[in-house]
Amino acid sequence: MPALRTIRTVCPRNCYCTCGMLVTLDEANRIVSIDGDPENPATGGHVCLKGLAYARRVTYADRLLTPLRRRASGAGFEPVGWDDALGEITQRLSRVRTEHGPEAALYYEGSGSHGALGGLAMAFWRQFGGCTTTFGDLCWPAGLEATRLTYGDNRHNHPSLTVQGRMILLWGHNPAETNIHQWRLILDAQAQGARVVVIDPRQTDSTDGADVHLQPRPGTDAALALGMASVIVEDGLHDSEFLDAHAHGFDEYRQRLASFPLERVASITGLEPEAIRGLARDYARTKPALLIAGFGLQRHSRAGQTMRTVALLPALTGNVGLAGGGWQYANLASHCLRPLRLPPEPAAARSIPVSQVARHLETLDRPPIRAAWVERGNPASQNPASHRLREALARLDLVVVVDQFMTPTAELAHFVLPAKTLFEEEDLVTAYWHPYLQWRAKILSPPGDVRPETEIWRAMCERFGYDTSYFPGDREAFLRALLPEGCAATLEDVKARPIDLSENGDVAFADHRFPTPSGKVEFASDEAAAVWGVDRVPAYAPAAEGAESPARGRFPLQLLSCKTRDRIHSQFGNLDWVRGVERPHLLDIHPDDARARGIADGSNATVWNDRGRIELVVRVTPGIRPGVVHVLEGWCHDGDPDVNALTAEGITDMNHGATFYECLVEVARA
Ligand SMILES: Nc1nc2c(c(=O)[nH]1)N[C@H]1C(S)=C(S)[C@@H](COP(=O)(O)OP(=O)(O)OC[C@H]3O[C@@H](n4cnc5c(=O)[nH]c(N)nc54)[C@H](O)[C@@H]3O)O[C@H]1N2
Ligand SMILES: Nc1nc2c(c(=O)[nH]1)N[C@H]1C(S)=C(S)[C@@H](COP(=O)(O)OP(=O)(O)OC[C@H]3O[C@@H](n4cnc5c(=O)[nH]c(N)nc54)[C@H](O)[C@@H]3O)O[C@H]1N2
Ligand code: SF4
Ligand SMILES: [Mo]
Repeated sequence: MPALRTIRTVCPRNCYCTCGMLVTLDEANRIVSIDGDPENPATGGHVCLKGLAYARRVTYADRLLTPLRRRASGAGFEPVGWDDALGEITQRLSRVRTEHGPEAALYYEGSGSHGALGGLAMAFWRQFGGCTTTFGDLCWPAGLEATRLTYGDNRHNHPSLTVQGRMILLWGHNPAETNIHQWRLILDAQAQGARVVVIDPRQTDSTDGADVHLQPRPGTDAALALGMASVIVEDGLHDSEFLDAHAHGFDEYRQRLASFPLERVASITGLEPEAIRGLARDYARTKPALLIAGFGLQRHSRAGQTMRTVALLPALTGNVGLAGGGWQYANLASHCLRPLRLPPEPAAARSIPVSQVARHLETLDRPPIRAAWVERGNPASQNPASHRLREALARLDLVVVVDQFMTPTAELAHFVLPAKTLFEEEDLVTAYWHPYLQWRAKILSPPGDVRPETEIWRAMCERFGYDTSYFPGDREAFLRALLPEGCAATLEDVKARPIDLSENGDVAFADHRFPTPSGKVEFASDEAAAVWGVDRVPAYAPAAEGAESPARGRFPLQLLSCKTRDRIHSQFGNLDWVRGVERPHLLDIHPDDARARGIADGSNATVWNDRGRIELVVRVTPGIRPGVVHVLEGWCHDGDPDVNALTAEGITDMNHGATFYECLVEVARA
């Protein structure tokens, strides 16, 4: 038996789970197995297929192992040494800055890998004199802000308390695919008698396991939440004692409910009045009831106000501060590392909304963007208006992409620099579902000519003659210095096991102290009005490309493009292990909508709107709501049709999010 050694680490993907992992290597440093780390109480002893597939991914045949330069002919790439690559990049970047100023360079970082060291790129850019960066987020910001405005903070109960829920209401959330450990706990609760209800326009793995599935029209959840609240208040099922003591603005909110009688809500949401009434009563009468909102119901322009209406339901029913109950969206308990030491921010810093990169590449002036550096992101696949974004990137003087694999974004680069994987540099990793800080161990030396980004940026600083003292010398000492203020744990503790950083124990808001301006749960929020210009009391309003939009005359179908179990966005889709078992890339359409268009299951269809057009094979399924169609996001290999050719560059009403799920289309037989 050869000697094996096992090393504790963490999966840094943008995934709720952020699993603790145990990686076992043989004498030749080959990964022989990857298991879940039982020391992480939230993620326990298993990882998903993606976690297992790292064993294949790190040595996969198409992994980038050397810097690449676009050939002089423009077609394809040739390998190039680091010296030549960084030398030429330095020259071209300097030229862009001399001719147009530092803001003519765009620095774009995506969510491809999480870790504290990711922020060190700014040590270069700030000394460069500034650059153009992005603000906002493609993912979750409207819900974060709605939660902050309502409860004062983004924290929720420890995941292990899920099993104590008597009812679990999943709203715009598909944890059976996107948070498998949460799903395991939900199934445990269900086995102990809890009812699981899902509100989602689509059938998913989560709805398959649920006791009740309601399928509203996308973008109408605010009406549904207010309709449920009307029933609850009318029936006297609200928790007056909790509200008297801990609610701010309840009377105004109560008046608002008068505009959302059941019949109106039924007609907006497309649900039966009795189904809404039944759910409202069930939710209000069951304690503890856990409401878990996903990120899926805040990918439209009215996202923030919608999330406020939904977030108020646990407070309305006194389900806050209870084990097994509460409001769950994102848990930022572990997000308290000390900030990186960086050079002072220069005057010439410019920022553009992340959901509108294409538009700004096309139109920014004084200076226009002439160079782009992309790291940990694949905007040519993942951002709205991806086809325009590609065209705009292709027109730049310099595009540098740092990635592990050739992606549609890397295809457009002048230089592609090979990136490390999670096993090739140590780091500290926080999470957004559980409260644990975890150590990402360096398990392998980077293969070939691969360098971690920190070393690429250090080398760039050297080329430009900048101060390199911002970069780690002794990496452990560097990361130790980032541990949160007042944190009792040492770095050795973090290396030994995941460390719970929640300050207030396992039950969020158990003390009923809410760090909002009023110190109470805010049913009315002056801050929401002052900061975002929205109504103090949240309401439903139709979206420009929503269920009630006049544009439905031409484009009658609402297109959703969601995540899938075996990929993380555009990652893992290149691996044979994943391709062999995952779901196919199909257009889901309801039989009524298919019949009306003469489209048969398995045939080709064109999906289009004024922004773009793609062609896909159709799956006719009664699982999706009539009037809604669905394509998986993240497909971007070998000419895969790219759904983001259809999505709009909208911005959410709060906190600069994206509006991927507010997208009207028409479908026809191809
Ligand atoms: N396997 C896997 N896991 C992942 C990811 C991945 O790519 N793959 N990505 C990670 C990331 S970055 C994220 S953001 C999370 C997202 O994970 P979730 O929070 O689960 O969010 P989504 O998958 O965006 O959407 C969840 C559900 O909301 C439904 N939905 C869409 N629009 C509406 C609406 O208007 N109302 C209602 N009620 N429902 C709606 C969709 O049909 C979908 O099934 O998952 C993380 N986990
Ligand atoms: N239509 C549609 N579009 C969507 C969404 C949707 O629901 N529908 N969801 C949106 C959401 S929620 C999100 S979070 C975004 C995600 O979009 P992105 O942030 O772009 O995420 P990924 O596709 O996961 O990863 C981007 C790249 O990071 C690379 N990468 C991984 N690890 C490393 C590393 O250590 N170093 C470097 N340099 N690169 C690395 C990967 O190889 C990959 O090419 O997509 C958004 N786009
Ligand atoms: S992708 Fe998510 S579920 Fe899979 S191993 Fe990583 S953190 Fe765990
Ligand atoms: Mo996301």
